Order: sequence, then C-alpha cells, then structure tokens
Amino acid sequence: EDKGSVDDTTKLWEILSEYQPRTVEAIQKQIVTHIEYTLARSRFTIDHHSAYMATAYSVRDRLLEYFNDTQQYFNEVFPKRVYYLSIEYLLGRTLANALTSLNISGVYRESLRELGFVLEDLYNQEQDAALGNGGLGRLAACYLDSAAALDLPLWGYGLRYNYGMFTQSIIEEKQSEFPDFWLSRGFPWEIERLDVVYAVNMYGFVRKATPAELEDGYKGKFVWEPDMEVLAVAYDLPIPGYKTNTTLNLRLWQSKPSHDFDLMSFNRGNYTAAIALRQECENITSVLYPDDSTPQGRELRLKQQYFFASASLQDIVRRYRKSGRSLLEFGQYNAIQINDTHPAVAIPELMRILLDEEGLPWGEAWAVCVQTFAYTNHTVLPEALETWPVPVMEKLLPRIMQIIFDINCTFLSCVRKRFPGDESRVERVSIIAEGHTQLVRMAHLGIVGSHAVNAVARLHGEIIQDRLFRDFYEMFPKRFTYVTNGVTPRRWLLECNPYLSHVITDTLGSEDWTKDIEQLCRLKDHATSRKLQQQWLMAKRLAKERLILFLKTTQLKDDPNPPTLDPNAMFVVHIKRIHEYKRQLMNILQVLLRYLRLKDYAELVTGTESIPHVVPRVIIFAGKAAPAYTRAKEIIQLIVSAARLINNDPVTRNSLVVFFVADYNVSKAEILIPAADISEHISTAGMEASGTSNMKFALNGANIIGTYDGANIEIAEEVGKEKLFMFGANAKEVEDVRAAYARGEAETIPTDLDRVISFIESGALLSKEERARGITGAGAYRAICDEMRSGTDYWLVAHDFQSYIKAQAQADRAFANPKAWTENSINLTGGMAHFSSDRSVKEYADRIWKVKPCPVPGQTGSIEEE
Ligand code: TH1
Repeated sequence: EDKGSVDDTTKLWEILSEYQPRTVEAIQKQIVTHIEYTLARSRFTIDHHSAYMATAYSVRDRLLEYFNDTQQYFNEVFPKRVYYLSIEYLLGRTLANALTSLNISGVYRESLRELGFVLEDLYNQEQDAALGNGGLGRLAACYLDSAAALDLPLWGYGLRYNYGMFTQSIIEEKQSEFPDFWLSRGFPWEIERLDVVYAVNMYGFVRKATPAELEDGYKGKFVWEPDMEVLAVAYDLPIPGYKTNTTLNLRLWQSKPSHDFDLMSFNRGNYTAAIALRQECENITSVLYPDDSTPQGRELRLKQQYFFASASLQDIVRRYRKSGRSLLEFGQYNAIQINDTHPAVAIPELMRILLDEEGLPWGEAWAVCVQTFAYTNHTVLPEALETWPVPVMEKLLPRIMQIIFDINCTFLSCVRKRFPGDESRVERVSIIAEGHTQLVRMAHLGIVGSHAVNAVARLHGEIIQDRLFRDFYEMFPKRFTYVTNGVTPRRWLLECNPYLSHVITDTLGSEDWTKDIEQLCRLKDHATSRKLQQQWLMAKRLAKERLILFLKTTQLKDDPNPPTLDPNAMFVVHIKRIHEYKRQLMNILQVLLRYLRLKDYAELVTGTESIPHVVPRVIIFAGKAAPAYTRAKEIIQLIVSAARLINNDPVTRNSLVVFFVADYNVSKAEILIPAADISEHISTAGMEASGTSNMKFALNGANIIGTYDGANIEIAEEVGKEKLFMFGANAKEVEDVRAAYARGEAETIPTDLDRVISFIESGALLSKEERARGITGAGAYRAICDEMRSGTDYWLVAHDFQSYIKAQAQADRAFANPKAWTENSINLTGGMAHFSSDRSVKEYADRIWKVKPCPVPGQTGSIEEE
C-alpha cells in the first residue's frame, strides 16, 4: 500500500485533530467558503438553493470528522460487525436530521439568519432521497438511525439508483408517473469512492478448473467464465448518531462498465455491440422498481439483486481478510441481515467466494454462511413471495445456480433423513419448485441459509410459523422469531413535530426522552393535567395550521373556489401505498356514505350555514400505486372523483372535505402525521405484516381506526384497546370467511354499502368529460362495483363494512369531548415507547446479531448541549 511520502506525521496529526469550531462566525465563514469555492457562485447572487447546498456541504464537513473517527475506531477495535443488506432505503431529507443529530440546529439557524436566510426555508430546498417504495425501505432508514444512536458497529449496503421512486401527478383524476431524477441538482451528502470498485460477473458458463490453474494457485474446483463484467463503485453516505460520536456508513453501489471488458469487445471488432454492452452495465442501477409487495419477474431486477449482493459480499470479505483472521471465524465477526428476499442471492454468493476464491471445503463454507446470515420476512402475500425461473437464473448466473442446486441437494437429503418417505414434504420445502418451468423460491433459500428468520410483528410471526413456513418451523423451530418493527423517535417526533416535542420536553423536564424512549411513559402521569392538555391541544393546532398552509400553497393554489379548512375539524389521515389489502377502497366508500347521510340530514335542517351537531371532518388520502396495478389506480381515481364531488357541494362543504394529496413521500408524511387526529390502518386482518405508520401517528398523539392486524394488535395491547377504534374480522375469522366464500357461500351486501354502490352506479362520480363522451353509470368503477356486489370480495370490504361504520361513529362521539380526547391522546404518545426503533434494533443486536455497542471515544465528545 502507498503510505505517502511523509515520514514525520506530527504536523498532519496536529491539524487533523482540530475539529471545526461551532461558533456562529466559524459556521458563517464555512458556508460562504463553500458558496465561493465548492459551488463557484458569486457571493452576491446567492439564491435559496445555493444557500442550501453550501449549508449542506458545511454540515457534511462536520459529519465527516465523526465519520472518519468512527471508521478508524472500528478498524482498531475490530468488534463483531453487522451488515444490513437492503435493496431499498427510503431516507427522505438529510439536513434537519444531521443538524439534530449533531445538536447544532440552533447555532446554524442563527448563523443563517445573519446571512439573510431562514433555516426552515433551506430545508425545503432539499429533494427527498426516495430510494425505496414504502414501509420496507423506510424501516431500513429508521434502523440505520437507531443503530447509530446506539453506537452499534453496523453498516448499511444498498443501491444508488439514478431514478428513485417515481413522482406522482394526478392528471384528469388519474395517477400519472414521472421520473424522479433526484440527483439532477446534486446530492451533497455522499462521498464518491472511485477507488472502492469491484467487478461483478454475469452470463457465460462454468467449467472445471484445469490442472494448470490448480497448480497456479486457483483454489476452487470450478471456474465461472463470464460474458459480462460490471463494475460496482461505492458511494458512502454518513449516518450520524443522535448525540453520540458514532457516525455509521450507508454504502450504495452504482454500476458502470468495466474498461478491461471494453477492450476485449472492441478488439473483437464489434464497436456498436461494445457500446450497447456499456449501456447495459449502466442500466443495472438506473431505476428503483416501483412495486411494493408485488415482484416483477424481470431479468434486470435479478441483475440488480446479484450486482448488489456480490459487490457487498466482496467488500465485506475483503475488509475481514485485511484483519488477517481465518475465514473459518468469519461468522464470529460478521453478521449479515437480509432485508426480505431481495438480497437473498447473497447466500450462494458468499458460498461462491468461499469455495471458488478461498478454496474452503463445502461443509465449512456452509457452516460459515448459516452462522453469518439472518433473514427478515416482511410479507405473507403469496404474490409477493419472490421466485426466479431456473432458466433465467441459469443464463445470468450459471455458477450461482449451480451452487443453489447443490445447497438444495444437501438440504433435501437432510429432509429425507428426518422424514423418511414423506416426498410431499420434500416437494413443499424444496428451494426449487417443480413445474412447467422450475422456479427458485427465494424465501426458502433465505430460511435454509440463515441461522435466524424473523417476522416483523407478533401476529406475523404466528402466521409464518403456523401457515406460511410451517414445514420449516417443524425442522428448525429455534430459527424462527419475530422482532416487532419500530420507528425512530428523532425523525418521527422530535424533528417533524417541534410543537409537541417542546411540550413533551417541558412536561418531562428534560429532552432525555429522545434517546431514552422509556421516559415517554411518564407523560401518562400528566395526562389529566389541565395545563398539559391545553398545551397539547395547542401543539396539535399548530401542526394543523402548518398542514393547512401547505395545502393552500400546493393543492389549492389554483382552485378558484377552495373549501375552507377549519383547524377545529377532525383531521383523518389515510396515507400509505395503494393496495387492495390496505383497503383505501373501504375508506372512500365510507366517506361517500357519510356524504350521503350529511345530505339527508341537511334536508331536515335547511337554511343553516353548517350542519348542526356534526363533527366536521377533513379527510386526507395519499399514496402511490404501482404503475402496472390497475385496480389500485382505479381506487385512486375513485378517491379523486369523490373528492371533487364532495368538495364542490355547497350543502356539505363546511362539514366534510376530502383530499387526495399527490406524490406522497417522506417529507409530506412529516407534515401530515403531526396534524392528524385520527389515522386509518384498516388492512384485511392477517395481510399487513406489521405496518409502521400506525406507530408514527400514535407517537404524535393521533388515534387509530384499525383492524386486528400487524402491529395494530401490539399497539392496542400497549395502550389499552379501549383507547383505539378497533373493528372488523380478525385473522382467524378472515380465513373462515374466505373458506365459506370458496364453498360458494356468498354474503348479502350490507344496506349502507348497497346505497353507496348504487350511488356510484347512478353515474354520480362521472367527470364532465366522461359525461360529454356519453359515458353513463359506474364508468371506470364498474369492476369495483361488481366486486362489491359479488358477496365474496377477497379483501372483505363488504364483510367488515358495518363494523367499520360503527368504529367511525364511535370516533365522532369521542372527538366531541375535547378533554377526554386530549387525555387519551397524551396517553397514546405516552404508551409508544415500545415502538421506538431503538428497541427493535436492540432486540436484533442481542438476539440475532449478538453484537455489542462500540462507542467511539475521544475529544469529539463535543456534542455538548446547545
Ligand atoms: C412492508 C409490509 O407490507 C409492511 O407491513 C411492513 O410494515 C413493512 O414492510 C416493514 O416491515 C413490505 N414492503 C415490501 C416491499 C417489497 C416487497 C415486499 C414487501 S413487504 C418490494
């Protein structure tokens, strides 16, 4: 290694050990320096965006001090490390988060104020980093935040997509998708590592190693002769720990063509084909697949997965090898968590490295793998369980396919030994599904190759043990466990809800709750305090005002006749990916029923401005549909057209307003969640593995209308189920109802639902354009109406409808008593300590990874109180 030519490094260390001062003057100087030298902008033409960029660069400089110290410390101490492999990270914005972690928001606000900028305005200059679809990607981001706050020696690995989650627009009441080129104005937070590069093989064939190669030192039995070689370049994103020196790394890979390979192709004389090949390499990390819980079996997706797994594993093995330790001890020093099956191909990839590159015998290599890997399952939806056709995998990854067959062979002979003669069991658990085309079942690969398999909530754990992976549970009962998801209280309370955070800190007498989340429980002691209740209400009101302002300046900007938005109204929020199992449909049908009932009532009490004795509601939907998911797009259209009808009705508009907020993302969630009085978590029971926004809402004092599904059950248990509005069939009942449907026992449609469906079928929701084109009746909603009338709808919307209406009515009654409502709200926040991702990550660290904190010492203990 090139250590440079400096013999006496005293001077170097002297300079390096000085940290940048945290005074207003020093910060201002740095910001201005970045404007001039990094951005090369004239100091006299600073707009908001360059002020944001310069501020971000100056914060990055401070992050890097901690980052470098942390990484150096980890290398010295060499603790057991954790690697979190996730194909998605839904990070959102970074500036506010970094300032909060470093505890320097105040001094930055002051510095910028004197330079003529408001810090909060600069926050809005930042584009969300949306390298994920929804809950799964956001969970990964929360876990990084918690791991850093807890000083765990953890790194995240992911992909650096050029296009993140698509931007959603509503055009003619329908979803349209636009590319999210999030890097277009620069991303100041990352460090490009052009020197951290790995070659990843694809295509080609496998042959036996020749005696000459073996003599030459080749350690494996087989040689993969690839047809394509892609380079993976590292981009590092510092992940600051809240009020600690620890700053972790999120390493994202970007694909690029390999030069060596170019030369080969060009020499073969095929110039255009060689250029096309370069393009193919770059394409691998071009785009995030926009499907949440429904895999698209595209070869490019498998390329992404292998590219990701291979680059990450090569990096991890290289880092470990540098320590000089034996590969047989690899699993004692490294834990690798696989976030769903998307990175599961990492298991045969580690086998390949250990067998072919390191020459380990099969048995030893396999023992290392199982000791190292752990797999998290996030869904039980059958259509979401990933499989890859064997011919596709064979062509793209011939050596990996061969290893998977070998793994399966060894595994199945164990199964046959334990269950002699039980061939149907062998077929059920096999990693390869037989059929017209054989399929690789990625979940089975994940289970067989890991020492721990975890669900993400208790009910989900029961379902995977009893149903989904029952055969595996019988073989490896100790492997299975669950770790209930959590959310970071920093982003999801401290940062997004400054109003409520102040009240909490004031009530508890310190800010310790942001790190020691158990402190939140003490809020319950004050739930009946008049003073706290008033402050609590005021905080909620401020959050609502912020949301109203946001809606007025975006959604309603060009509306000639906008509805009035009353902060005293009940704000009900339903925000998540649009999916049939999440039942946004049931909600909008309920909203239409409410509208029809309001109209009935208004007829009785004509002549009044607003309808008396009715709790006014502002109902907000938001969420994206996968571009190919037709039904989900119809549901969006239904919501948008219902909102148009309802918001324009002069009779009801002071009592009911409905919005579909376009382009839902993390930063919009940060505005919506604090403003909610109630949130909807109404999935068909047994279908939502956990859900995590339920936790974010309750943490911000919002109530939940919810089913007995996922983490709702545990939330209800923590806070007391009488505090929430729980309804509907439970998971067991859902099974029974579906079994009855399958026997042909259809249900009759409930009267209220029948009324709403008839209303839609009357053509009430048709747009002007549709009418002009002569369309009548249900129009675009024909299929939805038919399904509701079938009496056997798979997601049990009709079955649960009456009990849902009852829960809504309960909520109306409860909201009419502000004192009791506020007391309840305080108790909800006070009961949410269990759902901090700090708790989840501690559980993973103790029970699955077996790693301990590795706090970084040193004078960087400069994270003093401001
Ligand atoms: C989600 C689950 O639906 C949700 O219930 C859970 O809270 C969250 O993961 C975090 O555990 C999932 N997201 C995805 C995304 C893809 C594939 C499967 C799932 S499950 C792409």
